[in-house]
Amino acid sequence: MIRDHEIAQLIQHEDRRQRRGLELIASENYVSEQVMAAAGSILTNKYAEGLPGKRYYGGCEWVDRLEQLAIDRLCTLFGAAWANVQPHSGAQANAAVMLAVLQPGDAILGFDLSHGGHLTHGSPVNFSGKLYKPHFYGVDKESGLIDWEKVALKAHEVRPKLMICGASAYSRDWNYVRLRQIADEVGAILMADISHPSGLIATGLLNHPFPHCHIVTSTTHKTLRGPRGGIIMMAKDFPNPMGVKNAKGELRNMSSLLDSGVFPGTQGGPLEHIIAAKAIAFGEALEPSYHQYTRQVKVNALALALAMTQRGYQIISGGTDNHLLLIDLRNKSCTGKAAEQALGKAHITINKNMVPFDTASPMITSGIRLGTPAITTRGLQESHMDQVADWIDRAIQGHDNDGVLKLIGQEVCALMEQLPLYVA
Ligand code: DSN
Repeated sequence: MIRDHEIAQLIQHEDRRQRRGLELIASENYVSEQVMAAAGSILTNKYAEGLPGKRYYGGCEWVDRLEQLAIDRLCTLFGAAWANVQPHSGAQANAAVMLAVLQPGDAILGFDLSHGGHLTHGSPVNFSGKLYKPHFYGVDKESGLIDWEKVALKAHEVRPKLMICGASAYSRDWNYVRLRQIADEVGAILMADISHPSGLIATGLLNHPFPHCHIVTSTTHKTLRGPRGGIIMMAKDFPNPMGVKNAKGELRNMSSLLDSGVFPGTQGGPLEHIIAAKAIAFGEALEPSYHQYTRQVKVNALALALAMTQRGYQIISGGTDNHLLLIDLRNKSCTGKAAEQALGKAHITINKNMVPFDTASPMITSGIRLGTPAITTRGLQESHMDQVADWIDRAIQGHDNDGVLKLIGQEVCALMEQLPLYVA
């Protein structure tokens, strides 16, 4: 019970917004009540710098067991041999990996942010582009697909120390086998950032980055449906190829470098309340009902892609293999920004998004990104997707007509009332 009136009121407003609205942001989801309870638990009081069994503080006997359980469940979920569950976010996980495997100024090769990549994969405004030397691959202009042979050409040209695969707005699967061949040809470490599709990967609905990628990072709050946070995993440990040695002059394993990359490299005390919430979410993801959920996420995304295409919308790459769609609005006389605002008035939450080769600025954009993880948790099925597409289409066509948007908003709220979020 929050007694701080100002804060309680703001949370109540956000609670109402979430309950009434249609949530189509591809990177959001609704956690279970037990995940939320753990995230708000007494564990927030505990300092536990270090790792289970090797802490810099006393009184860690219970959080040691809890963090080990999170690691074990995560390893089972992804078939990993090693994991670190402490990163506070996906960005922190990526920072820790880069600190572990790179020296300032080393070349990295990632997927271009403006084609659907991520800030932490070398964007010049991010630490990854400021501390290291970033190079990028993108999608083909016609197909909207990544051409693996062009990635190979780029890798041979720039000889990166670290190759990164993974995206924030790419609706197709990844060829990890080919990427590993390329990484081996140029002597790079291959890292997959599976933040977006991790839940679909864990349940076998997309290609698995293991055993091909040396290191895998992810957030825990998107398709994985846990608390906000990050993780790092490896299918197997190996001596670091950079020749980093310990005080005794022995070659350190990658696991030890990655652990140090998290703490003390980029973070202080781990958030044990969030680690407990992650452990619960990993346990939930091991249940058969989670498999049903991820299957439905994918079915819903396919149905939404079809319904949008039937209404004349251009989906980058022509469709989707995962949980999201990136839509180019340039044939609809509406910017991404105007669409986001109009849909917001109709209680539909999405984000404006750059499309590949966009001519509009990142604050305006020519596209929008839609995702089905949250609406699927909410209980929407493929039979609802035609209605969802109809609302989106009407809102975009009537983006400057508040009467139309209000009416759509009433229809959205009526459906959401039938699909209550949290029973209490
Ligand atoms: N902000 C996340 C997303 O929406 O994809 C990426 O960090």
